[in-house]
Amino acid sequence: MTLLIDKRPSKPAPTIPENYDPHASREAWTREDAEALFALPFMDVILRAQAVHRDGFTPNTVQMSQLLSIKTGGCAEDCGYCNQSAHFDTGLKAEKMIGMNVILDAAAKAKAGGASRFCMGAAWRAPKDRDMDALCDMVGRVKAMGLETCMTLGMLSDNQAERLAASGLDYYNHNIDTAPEDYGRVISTRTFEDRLHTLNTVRKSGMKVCCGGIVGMGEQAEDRIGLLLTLANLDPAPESVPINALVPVPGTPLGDSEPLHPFDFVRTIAVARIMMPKSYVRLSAGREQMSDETQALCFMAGANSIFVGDTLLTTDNPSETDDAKLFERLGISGE
Ligand code: SAM
Ligand code: DTB
Ligand code: SF4
Repeated sequence: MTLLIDKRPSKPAPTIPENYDPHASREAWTREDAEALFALPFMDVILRAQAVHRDGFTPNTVQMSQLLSIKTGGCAEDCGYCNQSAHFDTGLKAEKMIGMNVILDAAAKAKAGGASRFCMGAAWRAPKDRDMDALCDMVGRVKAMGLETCMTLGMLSDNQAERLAASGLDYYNHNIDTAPEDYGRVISTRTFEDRLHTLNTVRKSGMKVCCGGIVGMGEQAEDRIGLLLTLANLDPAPESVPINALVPVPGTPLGDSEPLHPFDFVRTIAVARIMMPKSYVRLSAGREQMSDETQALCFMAGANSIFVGDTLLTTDNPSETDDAKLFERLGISGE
Protein backbone atom coordinates (compact mmCIF):
# COMPACT_ATOMS: atom_id res chain seq x y z
CA MET A 1 0.00 0.00 0.00
CA THR A 2 1.33 3.47 -0.80
CA LEU A 3 0.88 6.21 1.73
CA LEU A 4 -0.06 9.57 0.26
CA ILE A 5 2.29 12.05 1.87
CA ASP A 6 1.63 15.75 1.46
CA LYS A 7 5.00 17.15 0.43
CA ARG A 8 3.85 20.78 0.28
CA PRO A 9 6.08 22.96 2.45
CA SER A 10 4.46 24.41 5.55
CA LYS A 11 3.44 28.02 5.06
CA PRO A 12 5.98 30.38 6.63
CA ALA A 13 4.90 31.82 9.96
CA PRO A 14 6.50 34.51 12.11
CA THR A 15 9.04 33.52 14.71
CA ILE A 16 9.21 34.95 18.23
CA PRO A 17 12.47 36.81 18.95
CA GLU A 18 14.59 35.28 21.77
CA ASN A 19 14.23 38.30 24.07
CA TYR A 20 10.58 39.03 23.30
CA ASP A 21 9.08 41.32 25.95
CA PRO A 22 5.30 41.80 25.71
CA HIS A 23 5.53 44.99 27.73
CA ALA A 24 8.06 46.63 25.43
CA SER A 25 6.70 48.54 22.50
CA ARG A 26 6.62 46.13 19.60
CA GLU A 27 5.45 45.62 16.09
CA ALA A 28 1.81 44.64 15.78
CA TRP A 29 0.89 41.23 14.47
CA THR A 30 -0.55 41.46 10.98
CA ARG A 31 -3.60 39.58 9.73
CA GLU A 32 -1.26 37.72 7.34
CA ASP A 33 0.85 36.56 10.33
CA ALA A 34 -2.26 35.25 12.07
CA GLU A 35 -3.62 33.61 8.93
CA ALA A 36 -0.29 31.86 8.33
CA LEU A 37 -0.31 30.48 11.89
CA PHE A 38 -3.88 29.21 11.54
CA ALA A 39 -2.96 27.61 8.19
CA LEU A 40 -0.08 25.54 9.60
CA PRO A 41 -0.53 21.76 9.69
CA PHE A 42 -2.01 20.76 13.07
CA MET A 43 1.15 19.07 14.39
CA ASP A 44 3.32 22.03 13.37
CA VAL A 45 1.18 24.60 15.12
CA ILE A 46 1.03 22.49 18.30
CA LEU A 47 4.76 21.84 18.29
CA ARG A 48 5.51 25.51 17.77
CA ALA A 49 3.05 26.54 20.49
CA GLN A 50 4.58 24.08 22.98
CA ALA A 51 8.07 25.45 22.18
CA VAL A 52 6.88 29.03 22.78
CA HIS A 53 5.20 27.87 25.96
CA ARG A 54 8.37 26.23 27.33
CA ASP A 55 10.32 29.38 26.57
CA GLY A 56 8.16 31.50 28.84
CA PHE A 57 6.59 29.20 31.44
CA THR A 58 7.31 26.19 33.63
CA PRO A 59 6.16 23.15 31.67
CA ASN A 60 3.44 20.87 33.07
CA THR A 61 2.13 23.54 35.43
CA VAL A 62 -1.38 24.95 35.22
CA GLN A 63 -2.77 27.91 37.18
CA MET A 64 -6.15 27.27 38.87
CA SER A 65 -8.82 29.96 39.34
CA GLN A 66 -12.27 29.50 40.85
CA LEU A 67 -15.38 31.43 39.87
CA LEU A 68 -18.34 32.57 41.91
CA SER A 69 -21.42 34.36 40.61
CA ILE A 70 -22.07 37.12 43.16
CA LYS A 71 -25.08 38.51 41.27
CA THR A 72 -26.88 36.11 38.96
CA GLY A 73 -29.27 36.82 36.07
CA GLY A 74 -31.54 39.71 35.08
CA CYS A 75 -28.79 41.45 33.09
CA ALA A 76 -29.73 44.43 30.87
CA GLU A 77 -27.34 43.40 28.06
CA ASP A 78 -28.37 41.07 25.22
CA CYS A 79 -25.20 38.97 24.68
CA GLY A 80 -26.52 36.20 22.42
CA TYR A 81 -24.61 33.43 24.22
CA CYS A 82 -25.61 34.31 27.77
CA ASN A 83 -28.31 32.71 29.90
CA GLN A 84 -28.09 35.62 32.37
CA SER A 85 -29.51 38.21 29.98
CA ALA A 86 -32.99 39.50 30.90
CA HIS A 87 -33.74 39.55 27.14
CA PHE A 88 -34.03 35.74 26.83
CA ASP A 89 -36.13 33.15 28.60
CA THR A 90 -33.79 30.39 29.72
CA GLY A 91 -35.50 29.50 32.99
CA LEU A 92 -32.64 31.01 35.03
CA LYS A 93 -33.90 32.83 38.11
CA ALA A 94 -32.53 36.33 38.70
CA GLU A 95 -31.07 36.83 42.17
CA LYS A 96 -29.87 39.73 44.30
CA MET A 97 -26.20 40.20 45.16
CA ILE A 98 -25.21 37.41 47.56
CA GLY A 99 -24.03 38.01 51.13
CA MET A 100 -20.44 38.38 52.33
CA ASN A 101 -20.52 35.15 54.37
CA VAL A 102 -21.48 33.07 51.34
CA ILE A 103 -18.65 34.67 49.38
CA LEU A 104 -16.03 34.12 52.09
CA ASP A 105 -17.15 30.48 52.53
CA ALA A 106 -16.82 29.87 48.80
CA ALA A 107 -13.40 31.54 48.76
CA ALA A 108 -12.22 29.35 51.66
CA LYS A 109 -13.40 26.21 49.84
CA ALA A 110 -11.72 27.38 46.63
CA LYS A 111 -8.43 27.85 48.49
CA ALA A 112 -8.72 24.47 50.19
CA GLY A 113 -9.33 22.92 46.76
CA GLY A 114 -6.05 24.37 45.47
CA ALA A 115 -7.25 27.49 43.61
CA SER A 116 -4.84 30.43 43.79
CA ARG A 117 -7.24 33.03 42.36
CA PHE A 118 -10.87 33.75 43.21
CA CYS A 119 -12.97 35.40 40.47
CA MET A 120 -16.23 37.08 41.33
CA GLY A 121 -18.69 37.71 38.48
CA ALA A 122 -21.85 39.81 38.30
CA ALA A 123 -24.57 39.88 35.63
CA TRP A 124 -24.43 43.63 35.20
CA ARG A 125 -23.97 46.02 32.29
CA ALA A 126 -22.00 48.09 34.82
CA PRO A 127 -21.86 48.24 38.63
CA LYS A 128 -23.85 50.98 40.36
CA ASP A 129 -21.85 53.43 42.47
CA ARG A 130 -23.94 52.37 45.47
CA ASP A 131 -22.52 48.81 45.16
CA MET A 132 -18.90 49.94 45.23
CA ASP A 133 -18.38 49.89 49.02
CA ALA A 134 -19.57 46.26 49.24
CA LEU A 135 -17.47 45.24 46.20
CA CYS A 136 -14.30 46.85 47.58
CA ASP A 137 -14.92 45.20 50.94
CA MET A 138 -15.21 41.79 49.22
CA VAL A 139 -11.92 42.32 47.41
CA GLY A 140 -10.10 43.24 50.63
CA ARG A 141 -11.44 40.26 52.55
CA VAL A 142 -10.81 37.67 49.85
CA LYS A 143 -7.29 39.00 49.34
CA ALA A 144 -6.66 38.81 53.09
CA MET A 145 -7.31 35.04 52.82
CA GLY A 146 -4.20 34.75 50.66
CA LEU A 147 -5.97 34.46 47.32
CA GLU A 148 -5.41 36.53 44.20
CA THR A 149 -8.58 38.43 43.35
CA CYS A 150 -10.41 38.93 40.07
CA MET A 151 -13.77 40.51 39.26
CA THR A 152 -15.93 40.76 36.16
CA LEU A 153 -18.71 43.31 36.60
CA GLY A 154 -19.22 44.88 33.16
CA MET A 155 -18.22 48.40 32.17
CA LEU A 156 -16.30 50.52 34.69
CA SER A 157 -15.87 54.26 35.14
CA ASP A 158 -12.37 55.60 35.91
CA ASN A 159 -13.38 56.15 39.53
CA GLN A 160 -14.80 52.63 39.95
CA ALA A 161 -11.65 51.07 38.47
CA GLU A 162 -9.41 53.17 40.71
CA ARG A 163 -11.41 52.19 43.80
CA LEU A 164 -11.24 48.47 42.95
CA ALA A 165 -7.51 48.71 42.27
CA ALA A 166 -6.95 50.53 45.57
CA SER A 167 -8.86 47.76 47.42
CA GLY A 168 -6.40 45.21 46.07
CA LEU A 169 -8.18 43.80 43.03
CA ASP A 170 -5.45 42.02 41.06
CA TYR A 171 -7.28 41.25 37.80
CA TYR A 172 -10.32 42.56 35.97
CA ASN A 173 -11.99 40.26 33.43
CA HIS A 174 -13.63 41.95 30.48
CA ASN A 175 -13.86 39.89 27.29
CA ILE A 176 -14.07 41.15 23.73
CA ASP A 177 -15.83 37.83 22.98
CA THR A 178 -15.39 37.82 19.18
CA ALA A 179 -13.78 39.71 16.30
CA PRO A 180 -14.75 43.39 15.89
CA GLU A 181 -16.35 42.50 12.52
CA ASP A 182 -18.55 39.84 14.18
CA TYR A 183 -19.51 41.81 17.30
CA GLY A 184 -22.87 43.14 16.02
CA ARG A 185 -24.08 39.60 15.31
CA VAL A 186 -23.58 38.63 18.96
CA ILE A 187 -24.45 41.73 21.03
CA SER A 188 -26.54 44.81 20.18
CA THR A 189 -26.74 46.67 23.51
CA ARG A 190 -23.10 47.82 23.48
CA THR A 191 -20.34 48.33 20.95
CA PHE A 192 -16.90 46.85 20.52
CA GLU A 193 -15.51 50.33 21.26
CA ASP A 194 -17.35 50.33 24.64
CA ARG A 195 -15.47 47.14 25.46
CA LEU A 196 -12.09 48.61 24.43
CA HIS A 197 -12.85 51.73 26.45
CA THR A 198 -13.32 49.73 29.68
CA LEU A 199 -10.20 47.68 28.93
CA ASN A 200 -8.26 50.92 28.68
CA THR A 201 -9.81 52.16 31.94
CA VAL A 202 -8.72 48.95 33.69
CA ARG A 203 -5.20 49.20 32.26
CA LYS A 204 -4.86 52.84 33.44
CA SER A 205 -5.93 51.87 36.97
CA GLY A 206 -2.96 49.49 37.27
CA MET A 207 -4.98 46.27 37.54
CA LYS A 208 -3.98 43.30 35.40
CA VAL A 209 -6.17 42.64 32.39
CA CYS A 210 -7.97 39.34 31.81
CA CYS A 211 -9.49 39.49 28.33
CA GLY A 212 -10.47 36.76 25.89
CA GLY A 213 -13.36 35.45 23.90
CA ILE A 214 -15.75 32.66 23.02
CA VAL A 215 -15.51 30.27 20.07
CA GLY A 216 -18.16 27.89 18.75
CA MET A 217 -20.78 30.64 18.45
CA GLY A 218 -21.26 29.99 14.71
CA GLU A 219 -18.49 32.45 13.84
CA GLN A 220 -16.36 32.12 10.70
CA ALA A 221 -12.73 30.99 10.82
CA GLU A 222 -11.72 34.56 9.95
CA ASP A 223 -13.53 35.78 13.07
CA ARG A 224 -11.35 33.54 15.25
CA ILE A 225 -8.36 35.11 13.49
CA GLY A 226 -9.79 38.60 14.12
CA LEU A 227 -10.41 37.77 17.79
CA LEU A 228 -6.83 36.65 18.44
CA LEU A 229 -5.37 39.44 16.33
CA THR A 230 -7.23 42.06 18.38
CA LEU A 231 -6.21 40.46 21.69
CA ALA A 232 -2.56 40.05 20.71
CA ASN A 233 -2.34 43.64 19.47
CA LEU A 234 -3.62 45.16 22.71
CA ASP A 235 -0.48 46.88 23.95
CA PRO A 236 0.47 45.39 26.33
CA ALA A 237 -1.26 42.07 25.66
CA PRO A 238 -3.66 40.93 28.44
CA GLU A 239 -1.89 39.08 31.24
CA SER A 240 -4.66 36.47 31.15
CA VAL A 241 -6.51 35.31 28.02
CA PRO A 242 -9.56 33.11 28.60
CA ILE A 243 -10.59 31.09 25.55
CA ASN A 244 -14.13 29.87 26.17
CA ALA A 245 -15.87 27.17 24.16
CA LEU A 246 -19.51 28.21 24.01
CA VAL A 247 -21.63 26.40 26.59
CA PRO A 248 -24.83 26.31 24.55
CA VAL A 249 -27.88 27.23 26.59
CA PRO A 250 -31.36 26.56 25.11
CA GLY A 251 -33.38 29.76 24.92
CA THR A 252 -30.37 31.95 24.04
CA PRO A 253 -30.06 33.12 20.40
CA LEU A 254 -26.76 31.23 19.99
CA GLY A 255 -27.89 28.17 21.97
CA ASP A 256 -28.09 25.92 18.91
CA SER A 257 -24.80 26.94 17.28
CA GLU A 258 -22.87 24.17 15.54
CA PRO A 259 -20.06 23.16 17.97
CA LEU A 260 -16.53 23.87 16.81
CA HIS A 261 -14.50 20.77 15.86
CA PRO A 262 -12.16 19.97 18.78
CA PHE A 263 -9.09 20.28 16.50
CA ASP A 264 -10.15 23.82 15.56
CA PHE A 265 -10.56 24.64 19.25
CA VAL A 266 -7.07 23.30 20.02
CA ARG A 267 -5.65 25.21 17.04
CA THR A 268 -7.18 28.43 18.42
CA ILE A 269 -5.46 27.80 21.76
CA ALA A 270 -2.13 27.10 19.99
CA VAL A 271 -2.28 30.30 17.94
CA ALA A 272 -3.23 32.29 21.07
CA ARG A 273 -0.15 30.86 22.82
CA ILE A 274 2.14 31.75 19.89
CA MET A 275 0.76 35.28 19.46
CA MET A 276 0.73 36.02 23.22
CA PRO A 277 3.82 34.18 24.46
CA LYS A 278 3.89 35.73 27.94
CA SER A 279 0.15 35.64 28.71
CA TYR A 280 -1.63 32.93 30.67
CA VAL A 281 -3.91 31.26 28.14
CA ARG A 282 -6.92 29.91 30.00
CA LEU A 283 -8.84 26.87 28.83
CA SER A 284 -12.10 28.32 30.19
CA ALA A 285 -15.79 27.49 29.70
CA GLY A 286 -16.69 24.28 27.92
CA ARG A 287 -14.37 21.77 29.64
CA GLU A 288 -17.36 19.80 30.95
CA GLN A 289 -18.36 19.08 27.33
CA MET A 290 -14.76 18.28 26.27
CA SER A 291 -12.98 14.91 26.27
CA ASP A 292 -9.86 14.39 28.39
CA GLU A 293 -7.95 13.96 25.12
CA THR A 294 -9.04 17.37 23.82
CA GLN A 295 -8.09 19.00 27.12
CA ALA A 296 -4.69 17.28 26.99
CA LEU A 297 -4.14 18.65 23.47
CA CYS A 298 -5.05 22.13 24.76
CA PHE A 299 -2.35 21.84 27.45
CA MET A 300 0.08 20.61 24.79
CA ALA A 301 -0.89 23.69 22.75
CA GLY A 302 0.12 25.94 25.63
CA ALA A 303 -3.02 26.44 27.72
CA ASN A 304 -1.76 26.96 31.27
CA SER A 305 -4.75 28.06 33.31
CA ILE A 306 -8.22 26.63 34.01
CA PHE A 307 -11.30 27.28 36.11
CA VAL A 308 -11.74 24.67 38.84
CA GLY A 309 -14.82 23.80 40.91
CA ASP A 310 -18.15 22.18 40.03
CA THR A 311 -19.68 25.33 38.55
CA LEU A 312 -18.42 28.17 36.39
CA LEU A 313 -20.88 31.04 36.99
CA THR A 314 -24.15 29.21 36.35
CA THR A 315 -23.18 26.16 34.25
CA ASP A 316 -21.37 22.92 35.08
CA ASN A 317 -17.62 22.47 35.20
CA PRO A 318 -15.69 19.20 35.77
CA SER A 319 -15.52 18.09 39.42
CA GLU A 320 -12.41 18.52 41.56
CA THR A 321 -11.97 14.73 41.48
CA ASP A 322 -12.13 14.55 37.68
CA ASP A 323 -9.60 17.37 37.34
CA ALA A 324 -7.29 15.79 39.93
CA LYS A 325 -7.39 12.48 38.00
CA LEU A 326 -6.72 14.23 34.69
CA PHE A 327 -3.78 16.19 36.11
CA GLU A 328 -2.32 13.05 37.66
CA ARG A 329 -2.60 11.10 34.41
CA LEU A 330 -0.90 13.93 32.52
CA GLY A 331 1.73 14.69 35.18
CA ILE A 332 0.47 18.26 35.53
CA SER A 333 0.72 20.19 38.80
CA GLY A 334 -1.85 22.83 39.65
CA GLU A 335 -0.61 26.16 40.95
N1 SAM B 1 -21.46 40.87 32.91
C1 SAM B 1 -20.06 40.90 32.83
C2 SAM B 1 -19.55 40.99 31.42
O1 SAM B 1 -20.23 40.57 30.52
O2 SAM B 1 -18.42 41.47 31.24
C3 SAM B 1 -19.38 39.73 33.52
C4 SAM B 1 -19.99 38.36 33.47
S1 SAM B 1 -20.01 37.56 31.87
C5 SAM B 1 -20.97 36.12 32.21
C6 SAM B 1 -18.32 37.00 31.67
C7 SAM B 1 -17.98 36.30 30.39
O3 SAM B 1 -18.45 34.97 30.42
C8 SAM B 1 -18.54 36.84 29.10
O4 SAM B 1 -17.80 37.93 28.62
C9 SAM B 1 -18.40 35.65 28.17
O5 SAM B 1 -17.17 35.70 27.49
C10 SAM B 1 -18.44 34.45 29.11
N2 SAM B 1 -19.66 33.64 28.90
C11 SAM B 1 -20.91 33.95 29.28
N3 SAM B 1 -21.79 33.00 28.93
C12 SAM B 1 -21.06 32.03 28.31
C13 SAM B 1 -21.40 30.78 27.71
N4 SAM B 1 -22.64 30.33 27.68
N5 SAM B 1 -20.40 30.04 27.18
C14 SAM B 1 -19.13 30.49 27.22
N6 SAM B 1 -18.75 31.66 27.77
C15 SAM B 1 -19.70 32.44 28.30
C1 DTB C 1 -14.48 33.98 31.20
O1 DTB C 1 -13.87 34.29 30.14
N1 DTB C 1 -15.15 32.84 31.36
C2 DTB C 1 -15.78 32.81 32.67
C3 DTB C 1 -15.22 34.08 33.34
N2 DTB C 1 -14.51 34.72 32.27
C4 DTB C 1 -16.12 34.99 34.03
C5 DTB C 1 -17.26 32.72 32.61
C6 DTB C 1 -17.77 31.53 31.84
C7 DTB C 1 -19.25 31.51 31.98
C8 DTB C 1 -19.86 30.30 31.39
C9 DTB C 1 -21.33 30.30 31.52
C10 DTB C 1 -21.82 30.22 32.92
O2 DTB C 1 -21.38 29.37 33.72
O3 DTB C 1 -22.73 31.00 33.27
FE1 SF4 D 1 -24.85 40.43 31.03
FE2 SF4 D 1 -22.29 39.68 31.04
FE3 SF4 D 1 -24.25 37.93 30.33
FE4 SF4 D 1 -23.65 39.93 28.71
S1 SF4 D 1 -22.28 38.26 29.32
S2 SF4 D 1 -25.73 39.28 29.31
S3 SF4 D 1 -23.13 41.54 30.14
S4 SF4 D 1 -23.93 38.84 32.31
